[in-house]
Amino acid sequence: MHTQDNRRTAAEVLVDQLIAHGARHAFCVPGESYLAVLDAFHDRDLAITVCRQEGGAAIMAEAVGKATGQPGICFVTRGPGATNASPGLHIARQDSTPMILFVGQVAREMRDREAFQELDYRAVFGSIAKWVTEINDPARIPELISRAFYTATNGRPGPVVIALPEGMQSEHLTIADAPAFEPVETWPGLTDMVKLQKLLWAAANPVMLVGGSRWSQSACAAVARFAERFALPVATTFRRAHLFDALHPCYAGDLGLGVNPKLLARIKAADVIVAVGGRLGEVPSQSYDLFEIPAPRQSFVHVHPGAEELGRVYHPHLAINASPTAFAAALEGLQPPAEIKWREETQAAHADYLAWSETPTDVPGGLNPGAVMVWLRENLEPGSIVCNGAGNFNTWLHRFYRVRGYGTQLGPAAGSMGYGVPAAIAMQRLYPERRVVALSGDGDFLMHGQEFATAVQFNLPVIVLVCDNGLYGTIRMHQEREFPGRVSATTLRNPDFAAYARAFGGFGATVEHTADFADAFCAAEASGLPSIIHLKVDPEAITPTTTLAKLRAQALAKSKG
Ligand SMILES: Cc1ncc(C[n+]2csc(CCOP(=O)(O)OP(=O)(O)O)c2C)c(N)n1
Ligand SMILES: [Mg+2]
Repeated sequence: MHTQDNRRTAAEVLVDQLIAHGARHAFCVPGESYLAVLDAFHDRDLAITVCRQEGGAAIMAEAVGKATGQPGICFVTRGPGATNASPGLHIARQDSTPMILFVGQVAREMRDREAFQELDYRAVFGSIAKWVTEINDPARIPELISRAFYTATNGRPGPVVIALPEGMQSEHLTIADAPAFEPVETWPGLTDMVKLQKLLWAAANPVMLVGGSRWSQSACAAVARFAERFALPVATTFRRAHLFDALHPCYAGDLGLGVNPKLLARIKAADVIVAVGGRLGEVPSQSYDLFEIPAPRQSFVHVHPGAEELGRVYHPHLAINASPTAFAAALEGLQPPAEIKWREETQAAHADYLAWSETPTDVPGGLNPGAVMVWLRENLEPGSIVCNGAGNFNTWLHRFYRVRGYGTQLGPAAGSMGYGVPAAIAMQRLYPERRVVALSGDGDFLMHGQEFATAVQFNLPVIVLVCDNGLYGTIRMHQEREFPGRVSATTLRNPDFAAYARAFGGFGATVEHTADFADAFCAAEASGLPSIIHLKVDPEAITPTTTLAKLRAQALAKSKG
């Protein structure tokens, strides 16, 4: 609140900066270390989502950053609040997502005595965050918050951490707000684009890989038009399937975990690779096996907004330092060759993708997660958003769901369990009119499942699908491959997840047979409540293509041979 002489508390100035820079939401768990900020929330136009654990709050902020390209905002208390928030920061780091985490800090006059819950955030988050600072002088709030928005979004986006000492937040001052930040585009040079055109004109079978962040709906549409004009096959990299319409005639598939072997063969056989936006990290590069390091055999074009990523792992034949949004716009100026030699290859690549994703494979047990994914792809309204966490249950999503639009599928490329529920809650807060589904595993769900209470508190009708196989299945899979028959710490005894939903004030249903899924989903929708559908998955159904028993037998046979 402004006083008569226009003085505001530092905390009020801070919250006003967030609003001036375009923030509409903040996610938090309160703490006595930032009471003045909580007070500033009281009469300001910022939607606050109070959460149950800082990990969930930080993931929600990361999901906002991922979906909108604007920094997601999270507030937590010092010490345990800050360390609890670290998963969100780590995901933002690995997934190149803009976010700003504010942490209450001990009063300035107590610093360095290891006061109650005191931490040095520069040291704690130094290797996770893109930038860490502490604001000691309230007069620098407009400057430092403006810098935080620029730093989080510029180049390769990432997380920023700002510590707010307690007494500082309550000081009064008169100061003007900073002007709204504008994300800085990095444009490709004309020479870069001419070189790219030449490479493509000389190519025999090029492939484009899209990934990373700094995309938008119009940038994705521009890439789709480019792909069509050049008849260029396009694959999306791990957990970036929303960047290219799965039913576009140029879509070649998802380069993540459990990849279609035909897609891998195509990429290996390509003579030109155009990798746009991503880093081609461990998962899409198939444990750094897909391309030679440091110099790929193919002509390797790497387009990335962060100059420091170019040449970091792969020696690029052509390095283009550009944000995907700017690069996509520049693609409109390229002309395809008079005769496109690879047109039939592209048609074959899309046909391979359709065949790979069309029909669920047979798996043991009454409930086939692949069939559930096919039902969702055929029945969810366009624009529905599916959020997922980490675990083998996702292999069915990535293979069978067919993502159709920008921002309609959010997952952690960082592979952090528990992502789905908080991300879904954040998406439902942002887009109340859209259907939002979270896909979780039984292990995965309980990492941040308590945020279901947040969904209930804010009347957010997310529908959570919990794939319960009674296992930390992914790890059991690796265990059976490497230490067959020696089960260790991978079995779970689970609660009744439908009853859990009801206990929180939501809707719950249990499904044991594929045929019953549609009715359960429709009942969840009809309830209008946050819902959990407990899917009983046979533990043997470990992936769409193999079982635990087969993995064990193969590993035992190998060790004997
Ligand atoms: C926060 C976190 N802790 C641990 C892991 C390691 N991990 C990866 S998948 C997995 C098991 C996932 O189990 P569940 O959610 O039940 O899915 P399932 O693999 O059984 O389908 C574990 C423990 C991780 N990726 N993230
Ligand atoms: Mg499981």
